[in-house]
Amino acid sequence: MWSSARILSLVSLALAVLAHDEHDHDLQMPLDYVRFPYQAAYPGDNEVTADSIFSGITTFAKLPWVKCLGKDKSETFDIAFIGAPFDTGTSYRPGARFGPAGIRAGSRRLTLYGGYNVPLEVNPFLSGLKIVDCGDIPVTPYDNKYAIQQIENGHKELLSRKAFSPLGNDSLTGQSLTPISADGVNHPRVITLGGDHTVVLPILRSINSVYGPISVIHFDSHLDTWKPQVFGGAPSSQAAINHGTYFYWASQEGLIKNGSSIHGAIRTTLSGPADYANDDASGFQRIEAREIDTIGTDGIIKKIRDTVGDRPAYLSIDIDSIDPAFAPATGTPETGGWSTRELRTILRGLDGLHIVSADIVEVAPAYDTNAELTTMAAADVLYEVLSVMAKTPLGKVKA
Ligand SMILES: [Mn+2]
Repeated sequence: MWSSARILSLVSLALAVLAHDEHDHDLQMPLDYVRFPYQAAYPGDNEVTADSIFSGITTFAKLPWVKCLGKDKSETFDIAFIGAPFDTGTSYRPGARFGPAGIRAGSRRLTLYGGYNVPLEVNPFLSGLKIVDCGDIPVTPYDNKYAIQQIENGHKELLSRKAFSPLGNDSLTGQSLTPISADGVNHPRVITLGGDHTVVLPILRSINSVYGPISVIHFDSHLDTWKPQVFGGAPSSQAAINHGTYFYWASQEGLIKNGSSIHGAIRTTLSGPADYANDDASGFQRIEAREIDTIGTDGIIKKIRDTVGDRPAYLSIDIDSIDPAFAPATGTPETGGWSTRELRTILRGLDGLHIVSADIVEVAPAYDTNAELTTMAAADVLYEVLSVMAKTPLGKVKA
């Protein structure tokens, strides 16, 4: 039987040994060593170590996962990432249903060094906004009509909430800002991970419920305003809604603001010149991919800004706007596109525009390289979008 005094002395000895070890350990640590693995990639605290970037559960940029469409229905946020894993509107290569998972994998490294955007002079992850990954909208792969309704409902469910942060004041004048939405509410922004491009029809229906007809900035090698009789032949009313026709239907439904919407990176072949007349009627201006050789990124940025102005704008990015040399894993690749660097430069040129929500679509990871070229490009492109959003609140000074 040990006396209590003996136990006490053993405990004291053990503590002394521990303390001693810890002391030596500290002495041998290099300067700036971070003792523990980085616990919170968001919001970040400058204690960055690499191990948390490639380990653990993958969300977009390692942002917190919130079950926004499940048990966290009352959760508010400023920017939400949501997946729309739908690819049964694809004409050529299927596989974009794996886009959300692929883009998240490609995005893991975004906060490795902290996430500060040098040219835009902002760290979107430390901008004070609450940014979350809401997971994916449940989407059936068996019934397009049902799936499209699911996407609209899921998007609306997020968009209809109130934003987490107040709008605040105009950074130049200090005057208080009022929301630019049609209903006068300060809504959050939703960034959708597609999915094939068909998902933009239900998204624009959701956007319309908050902002009314919207100016669209659309980067794509294709028009996507094709009439169903031209693209796919429309053997049934459901087949008539696909990733080449969704903008036709959006225009027919009055969801697109005519004349202040614009395509960039267009280089598709056409059924004939009538496709451009039809595109005009759908309300879009066009920037051809090859214009980058003559007017450069500055000229392209100017065209977009002149077209959209300070109106609320929806940004839709088809990964096939980037050349397949840089982003091969997509549904309908077209050579002669922009480099990832050029698209990123053009996106940064949208700084100051009122981008109310955005998407990246047509990422089909099965066709990617082992180096994850496409999913990495998709994630980096969204990082620029996120940075632009973080800098510009969705408000205006009352006239
Ligand atoms: Mn497209």
